[in-house]
Amino acid sequence: MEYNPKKMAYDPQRIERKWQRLWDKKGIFSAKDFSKKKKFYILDMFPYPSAEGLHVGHPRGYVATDIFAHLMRRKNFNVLHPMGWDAFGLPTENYAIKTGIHPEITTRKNVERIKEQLKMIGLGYDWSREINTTDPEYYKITQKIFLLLYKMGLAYEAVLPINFCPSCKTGLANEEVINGKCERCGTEVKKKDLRQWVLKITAYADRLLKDLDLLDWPEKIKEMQRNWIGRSEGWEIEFRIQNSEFKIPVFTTRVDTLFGCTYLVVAPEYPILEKLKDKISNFKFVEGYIKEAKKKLERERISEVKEKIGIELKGIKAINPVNGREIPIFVADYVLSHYGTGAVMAVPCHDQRDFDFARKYNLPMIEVIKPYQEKKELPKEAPLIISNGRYQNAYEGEGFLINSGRFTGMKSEEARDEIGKFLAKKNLAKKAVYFKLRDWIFSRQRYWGEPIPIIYCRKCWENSKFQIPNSKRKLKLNYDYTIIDGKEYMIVPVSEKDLPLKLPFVKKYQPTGTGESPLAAISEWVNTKCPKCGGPAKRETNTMPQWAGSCWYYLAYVMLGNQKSPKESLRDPTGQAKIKNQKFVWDKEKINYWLPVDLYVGGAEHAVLHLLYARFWTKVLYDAGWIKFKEPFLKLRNQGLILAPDGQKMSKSRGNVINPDPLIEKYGADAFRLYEMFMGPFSEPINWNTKGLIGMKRFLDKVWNLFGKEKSVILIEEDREIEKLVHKTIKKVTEDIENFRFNTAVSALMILVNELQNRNYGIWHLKTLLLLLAPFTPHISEELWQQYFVKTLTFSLQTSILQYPWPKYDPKLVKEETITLVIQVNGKVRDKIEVETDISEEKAKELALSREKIKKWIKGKEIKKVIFVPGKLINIVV
Ligand code: ANZ
Ligand code: ZN
Repeated sequence: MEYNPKKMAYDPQRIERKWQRLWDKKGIFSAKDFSKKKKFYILDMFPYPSAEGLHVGHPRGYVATDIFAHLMRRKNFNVLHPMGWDAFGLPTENYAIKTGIHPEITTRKNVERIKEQLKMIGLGYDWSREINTTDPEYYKITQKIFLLLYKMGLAYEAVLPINFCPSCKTGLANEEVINGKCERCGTEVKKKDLRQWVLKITAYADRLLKDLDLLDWPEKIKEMQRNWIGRSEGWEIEFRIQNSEFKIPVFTTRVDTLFGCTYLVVAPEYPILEKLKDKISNFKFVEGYIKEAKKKLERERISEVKEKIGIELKGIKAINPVNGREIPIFVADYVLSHYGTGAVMAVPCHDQRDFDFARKYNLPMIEVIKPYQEKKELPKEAPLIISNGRYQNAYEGEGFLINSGRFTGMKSEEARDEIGKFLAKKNLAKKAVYFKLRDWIFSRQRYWGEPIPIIYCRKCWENSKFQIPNSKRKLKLNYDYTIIDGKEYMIVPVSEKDLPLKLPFVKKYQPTGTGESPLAAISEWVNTKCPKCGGPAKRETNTMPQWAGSCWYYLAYVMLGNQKSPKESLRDPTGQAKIKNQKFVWDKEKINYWLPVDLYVGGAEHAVLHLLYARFWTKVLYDAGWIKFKEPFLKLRNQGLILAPDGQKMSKSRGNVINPDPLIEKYGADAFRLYEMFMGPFSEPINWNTKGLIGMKRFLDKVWNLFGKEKSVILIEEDREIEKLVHKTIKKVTEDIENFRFNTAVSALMILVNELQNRNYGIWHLKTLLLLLAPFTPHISEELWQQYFVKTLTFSLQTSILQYPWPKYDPKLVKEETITLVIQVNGKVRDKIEVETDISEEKAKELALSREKIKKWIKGKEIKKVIFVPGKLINIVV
């Protein structure tokens, strides 16, 4: 039976699946490679296929990009909007450990479930380009890029004290350690020495920083990346050690405080300590301290609250180069060995850490900076406050120099350069730049990741020119050879023709806990032939970190493109990708057509990790000539979290997760989509409230019923007001979608529907309403569209509303006729009135002066001046 809104109530269940299937069949969402239309590439951060499936928070970004994609398609762009699976990772592996079920099986199951959920929401993805990072054909390229990094000197081996999670039994990147705990499981992270693959992201620090300026990203995210990269400009100053040829260079951003430096501090790992041991009278004691300090985590070492403990190096002194004063040297763990020079000049009066330390050990303090504004108001950072004859804290701000010899009286900002240059002339200082960013530890001792395509060959080592005396066999930073169990091996990359290097099946997924991955136990896999000499060799058993696959995935969707592809036969005619057999061809033409990504949407939690790594790989691929662009994601927008109704983050352990499936069953995907957008500003966090969703269903009932009324089809008489409102709504909805103000776009549509209910309207008005609603609520819009505008009136029989051109507005009709004029007296807002848009100054003044509220303020006073800003305000100065 016909489903006729004139006779029946709105029932999303009866229409949603139907249209989803028809859209798929018509291929409405498939992107055309090399189309003449302008391209637009919209990308969602692809999900990890977790067993829990999606909760109502996940699709917030997907609904937004779907709406955006609909708008762009209907504005005649060739839109690419793909989806895939970031499927390597710990939860799947941990599940395998518990159940013995192979991660591949779990992944397949989870993917199916989540894909079904995404389809239920009516999201229009081009599923023919679906990717999965665990597909060997996919990770073949991930491995290829690893080999590229290796050949470019950007991947090396090192034995490093790494962050090690005792529970996950794997090494972690710095970025994966949150407040000293494992990002995944929350266990306290420990230090452990392990042989590691490391990527030289520091070589790109400057470019990663500079190119942020090219990007339309939220300022907050850019700032987080800037801080993470942490570029610091300053001076390196040389301190001589008394009666010794050794020198201690320090890195400082505040040379202006040099006269206030009363001691030096070096990190426990400082290399020359060993060499100075004959001169240091308490060296035994120092050694004990150093041992303890090295065990600590960085977080404990630099923690602000922690008491700063150190030991003086007795028997040696340093010379302050600016005034020749002898000062003591300490070793303390609040100085980090891998930042700057590993040594600092301590200025207790102007650096809080030094202050705390000096206080504890009773070291002299010399004040050298006086804040600019004294007396009147305290500067933001409190200056040194003296009580009971003692300083209470350090003053870290700017000011005039005091107690600084010939530099006294100078402004601190200027003194920085002057003192630096003064010392530079004597060869005691040079300008220096340091970065906080460190190289990326790229190996994990786990099973469910991309195997690192490297082979170790003993025979090649024996034939090599390397002859290293036993005493120096310490692996520091190396591209050529490695040391495993005390034996040297040459590093030999797997040949490209042997890629993908597939993950072998294993029976036990438990990590060994010795720092080796479960792969190490599969001797048939580990033992192999050297690609270079053919001799017996061993495979690397570490795998890549979870972030590897997402470093280049935005390119993978493009490679699966449908046009001109020689691999056409690999696709089945329904457009479903055969994931297992799909080949990724590095097709430069396709890459050049589609990239870079025009709009990227995802959670702000990826501010540094994924977004920094992907930018890094993109720059490497650019340098290698594989791609032509330097930045992958031109524009980025973050969605805010959807919290549980109790305001907490949704999580299985809290038991407050809201599953979208039953809600969609009951209220429909359209109401769900609408609520996700209407609930609040897109980038802000907000609590879920199912009542709001029910409200959206009621709104859609109203829309449905609007069409049920007979009068809707016949224009009774011109209603200029409604005509104008429709034009204004077109403008508002268009601009709001473009600017990610989805919530206000929805309210504009609600206002329009309310007005339509109460007035006489014509068919054009209803048609426009549907055209505007369609991106938000595609199913109901398509249903009504087909019923009213395709079948009955045969406008364009075959057309889906999702392909119908986006409506245009008449600029003349959207101009406001009245505005709110603000009335100020002496610059303070005192009143507001509704006036015609083009009111004259004369008239505005007359009106303003006649207002009771204004009379009160100007009574008995002389009007000195009137300032009039047309269309905005009038200010009366008395
Ligand atoms: C003297 C001084 C005086 C400093 C003063 C600050 C204020 P950013 O901006 O983070 O680069 N520093 C240098 N190397 C360090 C290390 N390895 N471990 C811990 N601290 C180190 O900070 C640079 C400042 O951090 C440097 O400037 C140095 O302290 C400290 F009133 O030098 B300053
Ligand atoms: Zn060999």
